[in-house]
Amino acid sequence: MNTVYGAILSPFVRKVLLTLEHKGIDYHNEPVRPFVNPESFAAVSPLRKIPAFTDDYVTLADSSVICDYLEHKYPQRPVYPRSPAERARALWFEEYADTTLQQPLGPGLFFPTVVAPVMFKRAVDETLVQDSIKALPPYQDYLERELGANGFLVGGEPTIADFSVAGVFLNGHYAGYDVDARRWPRLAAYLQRCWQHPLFQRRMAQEAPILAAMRKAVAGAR
Ligand SMILES: N[C@@H](CCC(=O)N[C@@H](CS)C(=O)NCC(=O)O)C(=O)O
Repeated sequence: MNTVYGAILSPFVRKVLLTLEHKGIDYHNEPVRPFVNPESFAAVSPLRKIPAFTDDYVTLADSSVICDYLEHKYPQRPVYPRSPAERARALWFEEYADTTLQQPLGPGLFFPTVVAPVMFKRAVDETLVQDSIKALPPYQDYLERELGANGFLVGGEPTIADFSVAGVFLNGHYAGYDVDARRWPRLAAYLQRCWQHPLFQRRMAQEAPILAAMRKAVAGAR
């Protein structure tokens, strides 16, 4: 059985689940939490980060490695484009989202407003939140230039590029941050297009009750 370890609100776990669901592959999710998982989790994820993945053949950590494995194991309905140029562009956006773009949206916004108050009973770090919002315009300017008026980052169908970029922006959205459509109209429309796609809708429907419970806990702690 394909097992994905990791809480489903993580953008990296979401990327793996979107890949599996796009390909129509069954899986089991073990909702291991970040930061507070048991030492024994290192057996599947040496850095104890989420996601990790196991099947009958491999034990893998890192969402990009897992998605690459899934693409080769299940070549149907590819999430990485076949043409070298398009594939490279998709890989670039995956890397861009997973490394730098996710910093202000995940650790900078989602973590201090949703995760830390619930998991660590910490007050919202408003300085971090404001600094993260201030850091975002150059990323958004870049994406605005890269996007067309329609379609996705690489062609007319969602790829790993969109699972990654729209996935990290979704955590920002969950933290109450939205791209200003007057200044970044293509990016704002693109994000809506991604989030309205059935793949993201399915993810968001499963994430909603968990998010609601976390928000309730935050409100109760105030
Ligand atoms: N490059 C990794 C990043 C994974 C990652 O940073 N996951 C976060 C949760 S969103 C985590 O587990 N953080 C816990 C930690 O850093 O100890 C991937 O793509 O899987």
